Amino acid sequence: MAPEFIIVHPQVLPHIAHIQLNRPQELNALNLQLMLELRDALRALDEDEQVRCIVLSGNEKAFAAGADIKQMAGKTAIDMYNTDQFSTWDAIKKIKKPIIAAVSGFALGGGCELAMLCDMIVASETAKFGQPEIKIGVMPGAGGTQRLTRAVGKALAMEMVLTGKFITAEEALRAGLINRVVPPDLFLSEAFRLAETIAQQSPLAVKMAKEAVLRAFDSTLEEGLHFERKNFYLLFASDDQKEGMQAFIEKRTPVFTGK
Ligand code: DAK
Repeated sequence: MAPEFIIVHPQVLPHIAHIQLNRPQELNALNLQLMLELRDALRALDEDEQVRCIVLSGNEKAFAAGADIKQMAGKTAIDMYNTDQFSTWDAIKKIKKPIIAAVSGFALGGGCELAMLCDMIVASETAKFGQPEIKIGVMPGAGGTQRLTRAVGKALAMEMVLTGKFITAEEALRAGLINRVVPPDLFLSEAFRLAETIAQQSPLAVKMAKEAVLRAFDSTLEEGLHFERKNFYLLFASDDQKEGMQAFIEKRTPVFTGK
C-alpha cells in the first residue's frame, strides 16, 4: 500500500533517493503511522542497490514540528510502553546508507531529534531548531538530551532543553549542529548536491565510514580506533578499493560498483 504521510522518490537523481514528510496541515507532526512509513521506506531504500544516499525533507514551513501532541496527549505510561515507539527510531538508527536532512522551517522536538538522527543537516536560512518539550510538561524522549548535547555542548543544550528556546539556522551552524545554511529556495538542491558528492564515492566505503564515525559516540577512543581499523582492513577485500587506487594511479575517474 502506498504510504499516506510520506512521499518517496527512490531515484530523484542517479543513486539518490528523496523522502518527503507530507503532513503539511500539521507541520509534519510525527504520528505513529508516519514514523512506521518512514522506517519501512528507509529500510527498502537501504536494500535497494541503486540507492547510495538518501535525502529526507519536509516542506518550506516545517521539517517536522515534533511528535504528534494530539496523538500523545491522552496516553498513559503503559500505553507508551506497549506501543514501543522507540523500536521505530532504533530501526532508523540502523540504516547503513547516509541520510541527509534538508531542513526548512521548524525542526522541533521529535523533528529536531529526527534531523539529528540523520548523518548531516543542510538548512534553509528559515530553519528553527528546538527541543520545546519542557513547555508541554515533558522532556525530549528520542535522543534530544544526548545527541544535542554531543553536537552543541552542555551550555546551549541545557538552555534549549530547559527553556524550550529555538535557535536559528545561523546559530545552529555556529554551534556545530548542522553542516550548512543556504537561502530558502536552495535547501533541497544543496542537500541533493551534497548527496551527489557522496554518491560518487564507493558505496561500501561510505557505509563503513558512516558506521565508524557513529561508533565514536558509543565507545572509548581505543575501541573506536579498533573498530575503524577493522573496517579499514575490510575495505581491502573490495573491488572498489582496487578500482579506486588503480584509477588514481592511471589518472582517471574511478567507477565504483559497491562490490
Ligand atoms: N503535534 C500535533 N499538531 C501540531 C504539532 C505537533 N507537534 N505542531 C503543530 N501542530 C498543528 C497545530 O495544532 C495546528 O493544527 P490546527 O490547529 O490547524 O488543527 C497546525 O499544526 C499548525 O500549527 P500552528 O497553528 O500552531 O502554527 P504556528 O505557525 O502558529 O506555530 C509552531 C508553529 C511550530 C511554533 C507551533 O505549532 C508549535 O509550537 N508546535 C508544537 C511544537 C512542539 O511542542 N513540539 C514538540 C512536541 S513533543 C518519542 C519520540 C519522540 C517524541 C516523544 C516520544 N518516542 C519514540 C516514544 C517527541 C516529542 C515531541 O516532539
